[in-house]
Amino acid sequence: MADDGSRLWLKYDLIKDQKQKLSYQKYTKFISISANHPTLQKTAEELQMGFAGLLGTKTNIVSNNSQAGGVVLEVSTNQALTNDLANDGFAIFAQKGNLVISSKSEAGVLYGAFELLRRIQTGQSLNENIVSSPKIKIRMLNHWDNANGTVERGYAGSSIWKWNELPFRIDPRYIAYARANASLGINATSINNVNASSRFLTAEYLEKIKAVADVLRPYGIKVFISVNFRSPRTLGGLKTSDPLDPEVRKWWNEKTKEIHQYIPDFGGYLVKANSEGEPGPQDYGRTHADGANMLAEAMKPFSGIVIWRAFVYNADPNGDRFKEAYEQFKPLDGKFDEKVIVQVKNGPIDFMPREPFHPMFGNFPNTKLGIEFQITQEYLGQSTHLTYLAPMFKECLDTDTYSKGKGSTVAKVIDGSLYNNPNSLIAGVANTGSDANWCGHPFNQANWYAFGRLAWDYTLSSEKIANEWIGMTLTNDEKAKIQINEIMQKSLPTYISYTYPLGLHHMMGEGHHYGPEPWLTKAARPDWTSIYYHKADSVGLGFDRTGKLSNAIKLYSKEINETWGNPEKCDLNYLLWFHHIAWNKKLSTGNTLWEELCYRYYNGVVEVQKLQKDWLKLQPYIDTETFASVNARLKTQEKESIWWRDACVLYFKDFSKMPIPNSLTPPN
Ligand code: GCW
Repeated sequence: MADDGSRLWLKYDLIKDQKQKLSYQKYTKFISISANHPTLQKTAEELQMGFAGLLGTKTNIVSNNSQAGGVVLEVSTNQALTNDLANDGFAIFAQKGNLVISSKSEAGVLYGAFELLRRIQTGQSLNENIVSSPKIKIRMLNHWDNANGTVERGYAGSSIWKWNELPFRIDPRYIAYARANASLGINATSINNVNASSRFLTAEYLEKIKAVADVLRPYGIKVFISVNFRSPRTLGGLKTSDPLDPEVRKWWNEKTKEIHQYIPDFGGYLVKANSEGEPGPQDYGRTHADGANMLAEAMKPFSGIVIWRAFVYNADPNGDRFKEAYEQFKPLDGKFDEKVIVQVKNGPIDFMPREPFHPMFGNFPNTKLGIEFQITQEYLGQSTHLTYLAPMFKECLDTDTYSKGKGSTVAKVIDGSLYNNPNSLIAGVANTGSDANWCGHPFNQANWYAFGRLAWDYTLSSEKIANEWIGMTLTNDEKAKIQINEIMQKSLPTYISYTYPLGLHHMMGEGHHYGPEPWLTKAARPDWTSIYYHKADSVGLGFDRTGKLSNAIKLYSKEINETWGNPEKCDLNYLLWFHHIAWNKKLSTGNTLWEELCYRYYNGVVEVQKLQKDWLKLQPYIDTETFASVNARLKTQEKESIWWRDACVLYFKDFSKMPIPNSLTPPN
C-alpha cells in the first residue's frame, strides 16, 4: 500500500477492528443541524465524510431530528452548559441516545466534530463527556509565500496559493488546507510573506485574496495580509509613507475600507517594519508605535487588528543582537493602541534549534504580546532531517519568566492570563508547499499538527500529540506507535547534538542556512557571521552575556540570573548562550568543555544511526511510499550529521588545540 501523504492526518481509512467500528456506528444514523449556517453545513459534511471512510456508513444530514442514534450539532445558548467554554470551546456528550456537539459558536461545533473524528481515528472510546476550550484566542499560520509562487524558507515546493489562477479557479488544496487547519483549531492565516510586496494591496490581488477568504471562512479561518509599509508611496503615489502625515493616514484608512469591501471579516495586518531592510516608521524618524497605531486607527471601524513584529536588530558588530528588540521596544511599552499585538519570536535571535525564551516575555506589562514560532525548519534540517518540534515549542512555553513570581510561564504571558490580554496570539511560520505531501519530509507534517494542537492547548504533552498524529497518519498498531513516538521524541535532541550542542547558535551556512559554517567571518550584516556568536578563541567558547560582556542576562528576572547567569548552575543546554567557557573547564558531566563538545557532536551522529535502524524495523507498519521516503531522508541526515560534526569539531579544534578524545565516553 502506498500513500502520497496528501491527505495529511485526515485520512479517514476504514477501521479494521470490527468491534471498535461497531461501537462508533452507534451514532451514525444521521447528523442533525439546528440552523442553516455554512460552518455547520461544513461540519456536517466533514462528519459525513469521516463516517463514510472510517466506519463505512452512509449518514444523512438532517435538520432538527427527533430520533435517537445520531450526532446533533448545536450552537447552544444554555448558560449552564456553555459557562465553562471559552471562545470557541466545545462540549461533546451523550443525550437521549444521540451524541451532542455543543458550543457557543459555529466554529466551536466544527472543532468539536474534528475532536470526535480524531477520537474515532485513534481508537478512543466515546463514553465520557468531553469539554475543551482554546487557551489562546488567535491561533495563526504565517505564510512567507510570495506573489511569484516562491516561498521564503519553504522546503516543500512552491506556494500553495496559485495567484495566477485566482480568483476564478479554486484549487481543491485550499479546501483541504482549511479542513486541516480547522481540525486543529487554527483560526487565522496571513497569506503572504512578511517581506511583503505592496502588490497584495492592489485591487487585482484583493480580488484573489477575497476568493481564498471565501473558501476559508466557513472553516472559521480569518485572513490577514502582510503589508509593506511603503505602500502609500509605491501604490498611492504619495511622496512619503510617514505615519504621522495626514495624507498617508488617509491612504491607509481608505485602503482598509477597500479591503473590507472584499473581505468584510478581514483579520487584519501583519507588519515587518524596519527589519532586514524592510521599510518602516523609523525611515521617517517615527517609532514602531507610531507606525502600528496609524494602522490601528485605520482598523478602528472594523473588527480586525494589527500584528506588529518585534524581529528587529541593528547589525552592530560590537553590540549584542540578543538585546536589540528589547531595547527598541521597551520605551514603547504602553504606547501601542489596544488593537495592536506585538508579535515576538520565541527566542531573542532567530528560530535557532534551541533558544532561551525572548526576554520581552514578562517584561512588557502594558503591551499585548503574541508569540511567533517557526514551523518551517529553516535552521532545523529543512525537509531532510527528522526533527519533531513539539518539545521545542513546549520548552519555550513552559519556561518560567518569574515576572510575576513563580509560575509566570511564557505560556501565561501569551495566553493573556498574566497581563490580562484578551487578544492573545500564537503564530507559526507555515511549512506548507506544493509537494504532494504538503510539507516535504513526511514527519514535517507532525510539526504543523503539533503547532496547531499546542496553540489550542499548550498543556498537551509532546508524546500525546505525537501519538495522535502517528495514529491518524502512519499506523494504529500499538507497538509501532510507541517506537515511532520514541523516534520523534529523540529527534530534536539528536539534531541539536550534531549541530548546536551546549547552547551554540547561529553557525549555519550563509544564505541557505542549512549546513555548518562556523568559520563565517564576513557576512552582509556584521551580526550574521558565525564568529559573532560562538566567539571561539584560544581560551574557550561561547558568548558571554553576563556583566563581563553584553550583560543581556540582566534582561531576565533575578531567579533566571541565579541559574542561567551562573556558569556553575546554568543548564548545559544553554551554557554557551550565556558564558564563555574555558576549553579545559570541567563541567557537571565530569568532562571538560572540549570533551563534552566532542562527545555531543559524535554522539549526535550515533543517535542518527540508531534512528535509522529503528526506522527499518517499522517497515511492516508503514505504507511503502512513506517508509521509503523517510528511510532515504535518514540516509541524507546521517551523511549530513557527519558533515556538521566534522566541520564544527575540526574548526573548534584549531582554537582548543586539543586532540579529539580517543574514547568518547558518555557523560555521567
Ligand atoms: O530568519 C530570518 C529569515 C528570513 C525571514 C526573517 C524574518 C521573512 O532568514 O528569511 O524573513 O527571519 O523572520 O523576518
